[in-house]
Amino acid sequence: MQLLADQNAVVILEKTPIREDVLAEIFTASTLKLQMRNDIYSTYSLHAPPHLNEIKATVMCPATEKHVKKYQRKESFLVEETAQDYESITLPYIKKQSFSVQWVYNILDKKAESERILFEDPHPKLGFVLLPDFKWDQKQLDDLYLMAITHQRDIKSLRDLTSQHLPLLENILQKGQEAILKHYSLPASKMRIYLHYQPSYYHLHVHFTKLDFEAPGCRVERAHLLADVIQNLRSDPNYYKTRNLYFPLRADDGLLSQFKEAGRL
Ligand code: G7M
Repeated sequence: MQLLADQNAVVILEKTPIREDVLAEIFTASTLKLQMRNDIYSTYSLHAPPHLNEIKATVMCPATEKHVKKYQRKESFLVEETAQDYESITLPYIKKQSFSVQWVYNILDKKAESERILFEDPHPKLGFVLLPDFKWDQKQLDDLYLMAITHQRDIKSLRDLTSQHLPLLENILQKGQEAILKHYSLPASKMRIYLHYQPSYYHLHVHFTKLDFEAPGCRVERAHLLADVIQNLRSDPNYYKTRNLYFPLRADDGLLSQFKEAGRL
């Protein structure tokens, strides 16, 4: 890859799920090497033809030091953030440190990925763009992963949401579900629709993944179901402004050092 020669890059290599429609070809066109056999059990290394053995490659280049850190495996710690911690620790930190959201603006301004947009509601306050997350290669529905990005640019995360944002959140939930039903014939009962806290990018976005797919970041310590968020805001307009929120931070995350320095961990 010419691009990588003199720059830092993060390259993620992933074996994509095996699709049902290529199984017949895998069974007829591959070679098998027996590894072990015991009674009715045997294991093989199977060498499939190259076109059935694709590796998905995601490239970030040039990668900042923060990108490189984000993708290295590190131990995590669960942090409890009070409303006061958010104001005095998290907010100042994210204002200084957070990843650029230029890629998000490129999507909203149709300067990138416009051909991938599945659905758009252009309303400036209630609208959003729904498109595949770049973790999904769209070759099979098993790991379906879409993202709704709001047209409003001043909502950083879950923490900023109040009951004033209910029409926006309800719109994303309803129209997102309708678009997915129309395009992929997947009903709402097959979807996991949620926000991350903390997110990696501080521009409000909602994750749509297939329920059976254990997407990275869908665990309880990071994911907040959009339907729950809506209900919580209906019962308390300032729910997310006032509650303690919990989230994992990796050992090398600068925000973790800030919590440690403040004696909060
Ligand atoms: O953790 P957080 O809630 O901030 O999730 C951000 C999501 O954005 C992740 O699921 C990423 O895979 C996705 N993502 C990040 N980038 C830089 C891009 C991009 O350039 N295009 C698309 N389509 N998704 C992205």
